[in-house]
Amino acid sequence: MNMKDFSLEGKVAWITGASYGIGMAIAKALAGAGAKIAFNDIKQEFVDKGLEGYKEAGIDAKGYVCDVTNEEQVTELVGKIKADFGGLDILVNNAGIIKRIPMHEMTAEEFRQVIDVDLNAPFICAKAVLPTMMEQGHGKIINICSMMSELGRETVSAYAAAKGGLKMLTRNIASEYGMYNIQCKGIGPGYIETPQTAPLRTPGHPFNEFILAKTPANRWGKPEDLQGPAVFLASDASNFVNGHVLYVDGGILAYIGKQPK
Ligand code: NAP
Ligand code: GCO
Repeated sequence: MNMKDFSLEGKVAWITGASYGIGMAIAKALAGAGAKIAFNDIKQEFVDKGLEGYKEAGIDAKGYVCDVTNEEQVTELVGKIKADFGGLDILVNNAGIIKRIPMHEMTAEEFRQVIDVDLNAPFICAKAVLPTMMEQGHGKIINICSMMSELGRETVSAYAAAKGGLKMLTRNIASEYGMYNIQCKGIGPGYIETPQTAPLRTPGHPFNEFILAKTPANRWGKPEDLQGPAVFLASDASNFVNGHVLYVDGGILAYIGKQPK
């Protein structure tokens, strides 16, 4: 094996919803491996915030305003990325939302909103990049799954349904497009310190203690914990990895949980 297989030199990567959080961490890692970075967010103010963060990190990223649930905007954005960068090699479907509401109190509209961003949008974005990847004879699609791709818990019915579906969409894209040298894989983060989980990490929050007891590493993950796995899955080093969800969870899925004292 040649270590150059881990390089992303000459590659163009689009990371959705990457103004901060996991998306930005992954984008920074792909840039560090040599990729050119395109990212989007739903609001210009967040795109601008993201651009400042990339600039501080010495990364010349391009940011675009795009709602990933809007197929017209996504199609237009893919055209812009191809025009600005000359191609598109890697898509990371990162953008996502969660609503923590007991299912019997959740409205159908709230359920639909989560499915729209966390499952429909990865379909829309993957569909938009497939023709380019088919034409160029290669491509990598990485879907950001979740512990909830495998497990349920109270109040996250819509999110779990979406992330479970995203695992199967990952497998289906892998099945349908592997013949074009396009690989679709997932990353399944454990519990990571980002704005999305901030409500669960307030001092003394019972969930905080719960997650520490469920994680062999006895800590919350950091976005940086996902960087190495993302570079691997985006690179030629994983050309024969297809349809697989790589869980980066500190061992949560392997562990029954720490015995209470
Ligand atoms: P986050 O801090 O809430 O960031 C989510 C990003 O997605 C934000 O930049 C957000 O933009 C963007 N976004 C939301 N809806 C969008 C839309 N319709 N169009 C474009 N962008 C949109 O979340 P995170 O913790 O970094 O999570 C990123 C991904 O990892 C999500 O898919 C999440 O489900 C998944 N994940 C997170 C964890 C965790 O513990 N944090 C664990 C497993 C999986 P705005 O700022 O404009 O809202
Ligand atoms: C929750 C959390 C989780 C994480 C992540 C775990 O409320 O349970 O937000 O869903 O976001 O998906 O992998």
